[in-house]
Amino acid sequence: MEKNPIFQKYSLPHLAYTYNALEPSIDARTMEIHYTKHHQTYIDNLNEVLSKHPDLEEMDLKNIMRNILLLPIDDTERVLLQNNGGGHLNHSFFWSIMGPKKEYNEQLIERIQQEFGSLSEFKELFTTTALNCFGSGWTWLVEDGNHQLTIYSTQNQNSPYLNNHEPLIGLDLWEHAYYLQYQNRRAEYIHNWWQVLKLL
Ligand code: MN3
Repeated sequence: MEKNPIFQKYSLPHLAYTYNALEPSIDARTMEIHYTKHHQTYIDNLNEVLSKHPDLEEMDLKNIMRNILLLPIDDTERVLLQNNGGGHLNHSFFWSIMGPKKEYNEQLIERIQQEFGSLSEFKELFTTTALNCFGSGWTWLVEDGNHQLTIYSTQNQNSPYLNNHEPLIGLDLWEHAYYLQYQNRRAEYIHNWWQVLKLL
């Protein structure tokens, strides 16, 4: 039987560094599995839902998240879209803000200093929020609807775009992001991650 070629809307984004480039903060094996397996699975599931809704395929994924409650789909598909669309957006963003070399975002640093007093005060607050995230989720620095900077965690793969917020920094706190190297030592992973966040 001939297989129908399914149009694949989304695919893995280009990774601007090698799997071992973030060592010793993040080991090569974790990077490889995280990118080629975990992220790919979100993409595959996202493409599968979208293949049933050509109208949604046309829509920007961030707008899909912003309007998720209004979409004319059943609730099972809505959850699939929220989890896997969020998974794709979150991971694409996560890869892009990390790197082996610092590429300081001076504008962001200035805004953080204005809103949180200093970089170290911001890092302390962000770290505490990450440590307090129970279970699988993400910690974010976002710009909210009033252009204020806010720190919070989201559960599962919930994207800040669900709140119509723009992510500025995001940290993956799922065990798959650190377990091979750190096992249960999430605090150590969070602490070392600042080294590979290239923006600050
Ligand atoms: Mn992940």
